[in-house]
Amino acid sequence: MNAIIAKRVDSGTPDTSEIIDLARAAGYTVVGEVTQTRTEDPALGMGEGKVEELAVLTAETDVEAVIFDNRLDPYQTYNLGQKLPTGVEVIDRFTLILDIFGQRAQTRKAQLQVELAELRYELPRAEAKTSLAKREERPGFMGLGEYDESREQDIKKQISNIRDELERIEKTEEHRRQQRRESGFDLVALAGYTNAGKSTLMRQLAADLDVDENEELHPDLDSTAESEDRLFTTLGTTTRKMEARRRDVLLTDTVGFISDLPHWLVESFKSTLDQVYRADLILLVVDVSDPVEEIREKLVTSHDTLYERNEAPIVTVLNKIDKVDAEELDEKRAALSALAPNPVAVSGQDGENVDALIDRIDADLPDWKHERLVLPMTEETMSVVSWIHDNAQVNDVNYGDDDVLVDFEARPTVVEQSRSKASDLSPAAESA
Ligand SMILES: Nc1nc2c(ncn2[C@@H]2O[C@H](COP(=O)(O)OP(=O)(O)OP(=O)(O)O)[C@@H](O)[C@H]2O)c(=O)[nH]1
Ligand SMILES: [Mg+2]
Repeated sequence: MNAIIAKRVDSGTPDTSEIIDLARAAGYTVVGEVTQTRTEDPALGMGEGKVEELAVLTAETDVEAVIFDNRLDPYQTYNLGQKLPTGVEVIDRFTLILDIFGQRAQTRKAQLQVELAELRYELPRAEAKTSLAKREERPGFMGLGEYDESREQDIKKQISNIRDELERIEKTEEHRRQQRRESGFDLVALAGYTNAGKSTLMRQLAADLDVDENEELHPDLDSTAESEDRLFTTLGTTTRKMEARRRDVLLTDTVGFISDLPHWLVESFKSTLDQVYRADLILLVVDVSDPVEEIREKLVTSHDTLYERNEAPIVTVLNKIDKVDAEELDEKRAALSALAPNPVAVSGQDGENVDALIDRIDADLPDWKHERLVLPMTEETMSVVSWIHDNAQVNDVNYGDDDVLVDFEARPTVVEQSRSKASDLSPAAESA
């Protein structure tokens, strides 16, 4: 499929490298581009002359689509379609991203998320059509002929159904996370922009997949975390056991961020990112071979997104050090020191310095807590003691006449849970 890229910026020079990567990721071959620096034209987005130029180029090069790296409103999309040769699709940045997501969505959840995003994209357009047609200002707007208010209702209904189903899936996942925590796992998540190298690092950090007794507990443990030099290679979520030092760690790889995503699209994929937002520690991966300004911007945006939802410590990983020399690395490290005070620089590809990263993960995971619990002797007491054995490092158990003292160390959340289990035993239970 051939496509032409079109991009307008208010000022400065238009940079089309990212949109070209996105187009490639969606399966297009980019055969040309038309760019312009000027203020937005309300009717066409670009200036009329530029659109003429675009139409000529489109006709000459025989393309299926024109991909705009701009936000197009429904009117602009329609008007552009009228100006271009028939059969040429007008695609904007967001439909393109949705297209990629749609092609890659493999799980039920990913498919639902894509559907949700598509419907949310369509809704304001359907509303616009309805209201336009109602006022009879532009009958047959967008070639739809008779306006159909039921389409709008239909979209709303579908959105609500999908939300319900996603909610059910999320509940199951939350339950699974909870089980993992209860079995003593710390959850570490990889976050960062698409193509930063998250999946490559995942393969370095994760233990060879051992199909163990946890298999049933972790149905999404996956032996393959793909990586490819194109955007949005990973859409779903992969969780694997990590080779850590003293902790049992599960590492999760998931979808990458991308700049300038509209709110509704981010929202639609919110639950995929839940794995990141609920983690005990986040590895924020950046491609250190990017220009330093770009890294800075990506870090700022990532921090905004992550800190809004999670208090977990963030370890910044400067990845792809094999692509920069020592001097450049030092310069970038210094330039980014305010945003990433103590980053770990690695090459996920060569495995260079990955050991140091594992040490950091171990050091920065929230500390285990020491606890001494006195449990009253009831029928349930022994099951609580055995739960603590399963989930904590038990130092000592002392059986008294009518109580049991358990001395142990565990993750903060396990300590919390054991306290609440203890207090459920009887009102007399107390923390010693
Ligand atoms: N030179 C070099 N290339 C790397 C390194 N790590 C990853 N890459 C390459 O960068 C590209 C993207 O890597 P991925 O691991 O797929 O990136 P990702 O962050 O998972 O990307 P998404 O799944 O799209 O979010 C691939 O071509 C990798 O081979 C590295 O340390 N050095
Ligand atoms: Mg990936």
